[in-house]
Amino acid sequence: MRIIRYSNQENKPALAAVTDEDKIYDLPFEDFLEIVRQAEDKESTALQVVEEIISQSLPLEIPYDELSLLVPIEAQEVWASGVTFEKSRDERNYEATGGKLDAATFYDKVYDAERPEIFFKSTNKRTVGPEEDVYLRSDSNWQIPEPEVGLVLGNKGQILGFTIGNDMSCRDIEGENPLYLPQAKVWKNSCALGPAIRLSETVEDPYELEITCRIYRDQEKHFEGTASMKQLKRKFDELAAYLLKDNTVFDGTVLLTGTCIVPPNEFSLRDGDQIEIEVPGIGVLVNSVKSQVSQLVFDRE
Ligand code: DO4
Ligand code: MG
Repeated sequence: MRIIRYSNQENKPALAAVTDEDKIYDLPFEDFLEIVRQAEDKESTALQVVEEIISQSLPLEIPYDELSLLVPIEAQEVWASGVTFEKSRDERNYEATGGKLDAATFYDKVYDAERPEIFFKSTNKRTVGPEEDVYLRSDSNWQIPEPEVGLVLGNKGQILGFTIGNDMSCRDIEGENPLYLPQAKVWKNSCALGPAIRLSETVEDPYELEITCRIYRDQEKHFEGTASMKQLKRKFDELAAYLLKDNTVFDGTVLLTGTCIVPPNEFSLRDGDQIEIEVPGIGVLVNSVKSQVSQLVFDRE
């Protein structure tokens, strides 16, 4: 069972449940957290709350593909985990050393350390949903999407659901100096989430999730890569527990779990590229890439 937000006929945000058969049912809530709160009040689960509503209503007639989807949760904060896959460790080493690696780096160390790398990624205002534009930084020449599984957390670190995230990243800025990480990771529209939240009760084994990223340029597929959550070095609960340590974590915080798909070293995103990130069972997150310069022109029009 997936939860989506979409813009309804009155152009207002509406919440809906999508079954595995792609039947869509409107829900009488404004946001995902209201389902969670109602489940707490009734001492039941989010799935039970949704199933009860569905059992008393009819599906919408509009097909899923024709919905105008919105970001599934307006998360106050998005955090991200880093170097949780071997591939990420190796690519970060390449950025930092140009491939001239002769001693263990802090990336090797953090991959093996007990404490994972967790960093602040985004806020609601910097985050976009399905079909919205992610932006490029104007001071970077080496930019990539980072396709990641995202955990939607409650304020005690409980995993309420799974979504898809794009941790847009500047490899040249991070490679120049790891202290530049916030600038390599955080800017306007540098994070995308969606298209749905899969309720955690409906995911039998989250390490079975597969993720695929496709990048289209000039209407042609330019890159495709796939990875499995089986390759994740950490456990999802372990990452959530570290985020929670001595911290205030808001209900609905999203924690991205790290990337295992990195395009070839000579690749950098360009204005007009289209990024698709697919996790079967959650959906496909589609975003176009815009340079900030063309967006400024657009803003003025
Ligand atoms: O160390 C930098 C961040 C790495 C990252 O974002 C990832 O592994 O996904
Ligand atoms: Mg990342």
